Amino acid sequence: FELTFLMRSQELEKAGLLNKTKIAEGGRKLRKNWSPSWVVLVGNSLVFFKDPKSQTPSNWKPGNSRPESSVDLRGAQLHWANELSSKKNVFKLRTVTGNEFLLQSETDSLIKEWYDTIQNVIDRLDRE
Ligand code: I3S
Repeated sequence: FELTFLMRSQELEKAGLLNKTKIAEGGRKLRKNWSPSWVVLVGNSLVFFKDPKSQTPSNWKPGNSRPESSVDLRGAQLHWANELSSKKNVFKLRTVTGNEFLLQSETDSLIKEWYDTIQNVIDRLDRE
């Protein structure tokens, strides 16, 4: 996977720490389980890594660590979803395969940046 990841990775658009929970898998609802995740936007994918403590934006390299999971942004949908959580600054990402994730940050500006950046990638892929 790491080799594939390296070969496919075009440009690293964004990386940072967000709170994450998966709420659906293939359209089937899952129980929430929030945890901090190191999130990397690279090429057409959002990639999630565990162990965020060992990561910083300056030292992150694709080969350094094993991704926990990754999401293909082609055809994905993004919505603000504050009604789905008691936390503030929550958005929902839904993939074409029916996987749904909530992502959250306490920092307003940071979550707004993530939302806009992911939406830009989705829009770009929609135009292709
Ligand atoms: O939407 P919910 O079910 O109220 O989500 C909360 C629960 O998942 C809760 O866990 P358990 O009830 O399974 O122990 C989590 O601890 C909360 O964080 C979830 O709600 P928020 O509002 O934080 O998304």
